[in-house]
Formats: sequence, C-alpha cells, structure tokens
Amino acid sequence: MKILDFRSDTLTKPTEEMRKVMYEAEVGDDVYGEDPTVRRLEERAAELLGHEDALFATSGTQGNQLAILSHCRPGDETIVEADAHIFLYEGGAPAALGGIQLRPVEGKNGRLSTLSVRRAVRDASDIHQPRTRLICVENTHNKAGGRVIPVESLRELYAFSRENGIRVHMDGARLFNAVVASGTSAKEFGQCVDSAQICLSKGLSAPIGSVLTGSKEFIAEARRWRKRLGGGMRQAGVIAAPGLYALDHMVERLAEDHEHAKMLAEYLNEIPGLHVDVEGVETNIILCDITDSGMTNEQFQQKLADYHIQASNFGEGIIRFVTHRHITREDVEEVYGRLLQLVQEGAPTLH
Ligand code: TLP
Repeated sequence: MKILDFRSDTLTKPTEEMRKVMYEAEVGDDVYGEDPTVRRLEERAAELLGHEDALFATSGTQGNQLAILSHCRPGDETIVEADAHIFLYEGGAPAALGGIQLRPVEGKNGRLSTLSVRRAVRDASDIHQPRTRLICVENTHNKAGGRVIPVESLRELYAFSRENGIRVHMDGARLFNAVVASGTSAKEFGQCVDSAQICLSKGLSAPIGSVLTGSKEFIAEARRWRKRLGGGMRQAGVIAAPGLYALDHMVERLAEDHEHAKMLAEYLNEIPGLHVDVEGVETNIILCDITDSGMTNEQFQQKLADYHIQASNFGEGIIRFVTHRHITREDVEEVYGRLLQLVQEGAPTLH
C-alpha cells in the first residue's frame, strides 16, 4: 500500500530539473557578495515583491526572525495574530534573541482587523508602555487552514500602520498559494508591507531556503543579523539555484494542489464523524475536525497510519491535511476509499 503523506508541503522533494540546475549552478563566496546565483535569486524575489532588495535565508523561521530583529529594538512590541506561526512555532525567538515582546491579537480566519490592531497599539507618549514597532501578518495563514488574507484588508492595515509609524512584516511562507488562489500578484501584496518572507521549500518544492525582501537599508541590517546568527553562507548558489527555478517554474502548478485539497475536503466531510468547512478551503491546507469521531488525535492518527495515511496533529480535535506535488488526484480518491474502509471495518493491525 502506497503511503499517502499529507503532513506538510515541506515534504516535497526537488524535481529532476532542480537537481540539474544545482549541479550546474555558478557559485562564489556569498559572504563576500560574490555568488552570482544567490544574487540572481535575491534580485528575482525583490522584483516579484516590488521591494528594493532581498536576502537569501536558510528557512522561513530564519527569514521571519531576521525581519523582527531588524525592524525592532530590545523592549519593543510586535503585534501578531494569535495563531501566527511566528507566535506558535518559532521557539519564542523574538524574546530569546532580541528582547522583543510579542503581542498576540485574535484575528478572523487569520485576518487581523485594523480596529483590533488599533486597540492593541501602545500609547507612545506613556513611559510605562513598550513601543509598538511592528505588525506581522501571515499569508496564507497556516493555522487558519491556509486562508488567504485579501489584499484590501492588508492595504487598510498598512495605511493605518504608516500613519502611526509602525512597520508591517508579512510571513509569506505560502504567499504564492495566496497569489494563485486570489489572482492578486505578489507585487500587489508586497505593496502592503515593508518586508516579506517567502519560502521556497514548501509547495514550490525547492529543497531549502527562503527569501526576505524589503528596503535596501532593512536588508543591510538583516544581512548583519544573519551573519551574527551564523547564517552567512559561502557557495550557496547550489541551494539558491533550485529556489530560483521554483520561483520561475513551480508557482502555477499550485492550482493543482488547491484543486486536490478541495476534493479531499469534500471527501473527508462525507466520512461519518469528520467535519471540514469545505468553503473555507481556499488553498492547500485542510483542517479536519475529528471531535465527533470520539477518538483522540493520537488514536485517529494511529488509525490513519494503519491505512498508510499520514496527517498532522494541529491542536485538540483538529487534524491537518496538506496537499502538495507528490499527491495526485488518484491519491485523493484512494484516501477516500481507505477512509470509508477505516470507518466501516475498523483499522486492521499491520505488521
Ligand atoms: N510551517 C511548518 C510547521 O512549522 C508547522 C508546516 O509544516 O506548515 N511560516 C509559516 C506560515 C509556516 O507554515 C512555516 C512552516 C514557517 C513560517 C517556517 O518555515 P521553516 O520550516 O522553513 O522554518
């Protein structure tokens, strides 16, 4: 039985073409600014987002943290959506590395309203309070089930932030999923933020890396932080090359992942005891509510494993399924069959 792995789109392996461009990549010492392939990747990302400059980072987490560290000073406060990756899954890095306090504000479907942000912004004239320096948005929003944050809402938030001297950073780990699903260009999203982090190693299938974009001055500061944190890389062109390939060739195919996610959502919803907000599945992430199945997440995951299906524990009663390049239409149909068997017969014990 083929293992159907829906744990994450980070599981995608590089394509043959990516391996070829890695082999052929022209390289140099990037700490000296002499790796032409890294430079090309950075220029391409900056151009896509409509920003002045960019910096190749090792991961999404590193890209986000370089942004926070570069925008803020110790004692500053950063507003984040309460279920943001930066808040939940980045090891408390702003506090640990920069003495920066995160202020979680609850959003709706991952979207921060300008009103709730306005209420959370500190009074800059009050010496008791930290300074609100930065707002972080996430697009698409992972914990909200891959929801797209519409450009209009970001535009409004950005107008407010500029009036108040606050910067905006976008965790765009899956920005190209938002681009493909909404028809809004990366540049239009880029115009609503001061900096953005885009991941090459999620649905785009590159093996490693993210790019941070922003103004020249901001990127110079982020470059300093990256070096300080041991992220200065030498002949990094070999890993930048598949990233560049991903930006040029792997974006449009994300539509396929979205289509498969919608299909899977409908199938899951038909299984007794499972509930999915099918309408809410806009990109490649599905949140499946298993509460009515009477199983714990661990029990449900074990049942799935018995049928050679993998998915992630995403908080009590919620199992996350992510579609990606290695999941075909036939695989989705196959999952449906296995799930029907699973509920009808109970899980067999496998050896
Ligand atoms: N997310 C991973 C896990 O960490 C949850 C996943 O499987 O979805 N921002 C967002 C919105 C992300 O979803 C992720 C990865 C990151 C940042 C961090 O990227 P990496 O893993 O490259 O540090």
